[in-house]
Amino acid sequence: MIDNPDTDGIAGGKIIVVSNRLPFVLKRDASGNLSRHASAGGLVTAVAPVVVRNKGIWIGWPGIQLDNPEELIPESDPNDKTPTAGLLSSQVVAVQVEPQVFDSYYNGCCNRTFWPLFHSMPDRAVFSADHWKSYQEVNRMFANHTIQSLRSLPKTEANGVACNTPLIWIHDYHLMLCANTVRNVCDEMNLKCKIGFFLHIPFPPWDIFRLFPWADEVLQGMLGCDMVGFHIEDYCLNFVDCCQRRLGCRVDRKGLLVEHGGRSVRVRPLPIGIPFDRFVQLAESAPAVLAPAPAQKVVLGVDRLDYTKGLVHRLRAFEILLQKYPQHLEKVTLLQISVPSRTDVKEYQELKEEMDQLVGRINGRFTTPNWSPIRYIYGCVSQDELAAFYRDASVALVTPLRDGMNLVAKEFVACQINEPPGVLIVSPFAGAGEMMHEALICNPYEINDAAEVIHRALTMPEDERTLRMNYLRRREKTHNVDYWMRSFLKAMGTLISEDGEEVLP
Ligand code: ADQ
Repeated sequence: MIDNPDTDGIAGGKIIVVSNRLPFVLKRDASGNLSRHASAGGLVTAVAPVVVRNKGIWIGWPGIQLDNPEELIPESDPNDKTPTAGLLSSQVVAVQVEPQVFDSYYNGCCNRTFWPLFHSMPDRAVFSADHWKSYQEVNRMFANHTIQSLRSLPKTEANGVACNTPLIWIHDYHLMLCANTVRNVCDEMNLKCKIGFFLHIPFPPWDIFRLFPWADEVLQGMLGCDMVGFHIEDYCLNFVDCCQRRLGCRVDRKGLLVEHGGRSVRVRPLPIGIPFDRFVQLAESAPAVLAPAPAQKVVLGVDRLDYTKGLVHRLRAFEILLQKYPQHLEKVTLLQISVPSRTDVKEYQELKEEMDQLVGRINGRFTTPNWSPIRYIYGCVSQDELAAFYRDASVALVTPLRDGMNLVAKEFVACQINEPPGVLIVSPFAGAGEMMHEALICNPYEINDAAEVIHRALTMPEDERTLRMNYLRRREKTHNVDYWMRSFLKAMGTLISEDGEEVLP
């Protein structure tokens, strides 16, 4: 089997990526001109270059209201160094949704229903028939754009062999109904395609999933695919279980297959990685941002400000640490960087207030003339600054209550180039906690134990730190984001053999 550099092994080189957002942010200046701005994240880093190389198409919401359906997306700047450089405006399809419908779909169904429910926090989930209607409508719109794009693709050849099976890759919980609509229309019109879906958040167990009143449609929507990917095996098994119990599908748990509509749908664990080498380079070149204070240690947290990330528990655990182990007073600082997120949603506004109060209370309790225990940044930091924080921190606290994977854990180990290295603490309820075995594992709900684990990290001998970090770094270097992309293509059966035949695993 080869990985053809011209087509990344995609049969015929045709790929259509469908995600809630386009891979860049569009902004309009005072004179009404549009410009593109970089958007960070693993998905864009890994997938955008493949779409560029293969002259594929990216379908997504542009982030702002366009003046009219014909308004053109600007071309990328010639000096653009981001992963979407070279993505022509003709390769971009902006899905425009009326603001009210978008709000009900995005802030309503996506972020107030699926987000908490899939993170196993059903008490926070709101079930609204109106939000669900908007979700269905927006998914239909995305599906229609996908079908139009599919029909517009030129017929191409791979290695001299005509290949006519374009690949559609749909992303995340915003678009769980899209595949089924695309499949039905393609069947009617006799259009060939392969459809893959990847969920970036956890898939919950049956007992939680069944709370959603329209659960059947979600499962049927996802089963429109040829392959459904999740970060880890647990989420795959939850999905298989739900298909069996809710839809009565025949399933193969060992082989991770679900029979549906006369087809066999593959379910695969495909843990996402990071652009490891890029983070190493950033860490090598980034100037120091933490004030050099000998014998001072920084415990670092980097998260979107989200209730799933366990931030309140984390601050409480740090407070217990200071109370129980006074030797850390004036020696250790918790640097918490929280990026504002979903600020339109009430739960997120309340969390911000709770965090502000808690930081104030703990700082008020322990601050001395020369030291404050918590430094709290509410905002985005640049990639350079982020890499410097990761590099110079002694401990990283990645303690979500539930998280699909968590890229911060991986970015931290990539940037740990100093000798001796620091220590990663990770929650078993993040996908990352399932595979980063050499990290210290800490249950974020048990704040007394969490304080003990932080103490253990701060006092860990150098040789143990080095040993653990070497293993962690080695794994992330090989299982990087390109590896993830290739694993997806392999699982889709789109890598082509040397004689140009598509290989079906
Ligand atoms: P997220 O919930 O957004 O992603 P995560 O995986 O931690 O969570 O990714 C966050 C990204 O934002 C990281 O790349 C990080 O560097 C960046 N970031 C965080 N805080 C920042 C700040 N203050 N300034 C600048 N950058 C910041 C979802 C799922 C995860 C899954 C990913 C990818 O919830 O579980 O790992 O998708 O599949």
